[in-house]
Amino acid sequence: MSFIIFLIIPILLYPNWIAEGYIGRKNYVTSAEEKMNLLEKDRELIILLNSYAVELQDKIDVLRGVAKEFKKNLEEARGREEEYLSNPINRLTLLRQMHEDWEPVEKLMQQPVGQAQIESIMSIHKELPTQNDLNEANHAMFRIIQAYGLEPKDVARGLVDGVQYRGNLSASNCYAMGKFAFKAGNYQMASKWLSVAKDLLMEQPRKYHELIGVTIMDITLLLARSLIANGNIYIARDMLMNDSILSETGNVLSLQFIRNSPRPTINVEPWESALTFNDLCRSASRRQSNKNKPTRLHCRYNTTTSPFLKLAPFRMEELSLDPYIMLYHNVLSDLEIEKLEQMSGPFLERTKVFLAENGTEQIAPSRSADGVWLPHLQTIPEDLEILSQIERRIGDITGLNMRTGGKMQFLKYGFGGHFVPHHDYFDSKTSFLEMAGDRIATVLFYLNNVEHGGATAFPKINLAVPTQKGSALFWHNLDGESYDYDKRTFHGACPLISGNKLVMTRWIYELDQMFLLPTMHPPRSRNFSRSLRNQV
Ligand code: PD2
Ligand code: ZN
Repeated sequence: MSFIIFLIIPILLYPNWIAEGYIGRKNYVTSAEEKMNLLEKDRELIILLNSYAVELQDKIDVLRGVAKEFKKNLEEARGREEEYLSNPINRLTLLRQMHEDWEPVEKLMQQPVGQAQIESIMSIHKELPTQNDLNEANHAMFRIIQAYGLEPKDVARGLVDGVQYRGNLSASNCYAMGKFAFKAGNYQMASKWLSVAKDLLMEQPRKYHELIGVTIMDITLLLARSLIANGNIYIARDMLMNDSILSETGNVLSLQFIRNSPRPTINVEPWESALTFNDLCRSASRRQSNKNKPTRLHCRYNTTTSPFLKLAPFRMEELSLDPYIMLYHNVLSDLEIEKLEQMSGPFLERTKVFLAENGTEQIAPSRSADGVWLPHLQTIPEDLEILSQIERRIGDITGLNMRTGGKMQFLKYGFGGHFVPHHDYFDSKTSFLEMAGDRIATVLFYLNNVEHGGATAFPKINLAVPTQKGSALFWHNLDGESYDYDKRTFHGACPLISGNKLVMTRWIYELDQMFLLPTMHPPRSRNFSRSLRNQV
């Protein structure tokens, strides 16, 4: 469980983060713009392929015409060859043709076809999705299936968590999913995907799949390995022995597969350990489709945390009193959200996980979203003003002091985007924390209404909050009485199933509150040995 306890590294500690990450990485999985580019590239490639095929077809047509022309002589001569050749006209025709006409035909045959199209395709190739992109997309689907308890056979026909999407998955897609699940060591899921792939391939065009290297034989062999790795030895052996090609070697193969048990080569987050979290994600998704709201204790207007709220109170829903978790409505206007998107969009890049142990940042399966800290070096004065207005509003709503940090993190989740359950506090000793204290509270703004998935879930208190554009979720990370870390604030972002999810977080620091709240100090469960520390 240790790896799911992540803490968020403040920007002040890692100033080079900004300098490094300005140019957004092409992300075909999360970025809407790149998705559109992908379609554009697909269209270009298809045009080139068709134009290549037309050129090839033209050549074939010419060569067929020539062959037909040449064949005329032979056909005329058939059965009366001697008479045919003794005719001087025929003789001259044949001699001339064989001497003169074959050379240009040979030249035409040797001439390469569609070089321009091949070169263009090769140049586009460099910008196409890589194996990493495919792994990420497979991983996103893998995560969605695990978190929402889905069956590969349903997903393959477009039925995802009770929603029927248009389209379905081909045999090659299911095979790719099977290979991913196999590499991730989930042999049960691999077996399911590969069975679907095998069934689908029986019904789909063989020639195309042969060309792209997806054969029944490959699928059957991997399916047998998955079944055996999952303990279904006899099913695998029967399948191999009933296979028309593999039957003779079926027994030997199954023995081989038993002896060489596979080792996972892809690192995926341990979702099995987040069962309650998954349940919450599922129930939030059901509510989303039924357009119901989460269970609320009480709903009222907050007019007290700052004098300003007497004039402009915020509607506030008490989602939990202990720990204290509130949802404030209509905190951000559509225009402000639009501005936030504009100032963040070009600077988004994949969020990373920070390893406090060796001070490195890396992309990790525990968190998949693109993000940027606001403000950044290129934020224009007009946008700075919007950000400080939002800061002031956070102070008004929460009644807390906002000095330290001064940065908000804008996040954009794409297909399968998620954040495994974690605490937002650090529980660690760094120079920044010595100066600022820990994260006493979190404000999470929802910047859009998510179509499917993507709720924020607190598994220890059985609470899931679906996104609601313009609202702000606010909670205390420290226990109100003991000021110890409140472990019940353990929370995560459920995998996103469709569309994008936009949020913005602002963490509020402990020592900023020293003149507002009583000073608190240990007994705290400091645990310096925990190595994995948070997002950047
Ligand atoms: O986006 C969310 O729902 C979410 C959930 C949990 C974001 C964070 N944590 C975070 O950024 O810390
Ligand atoms: Zn969090």
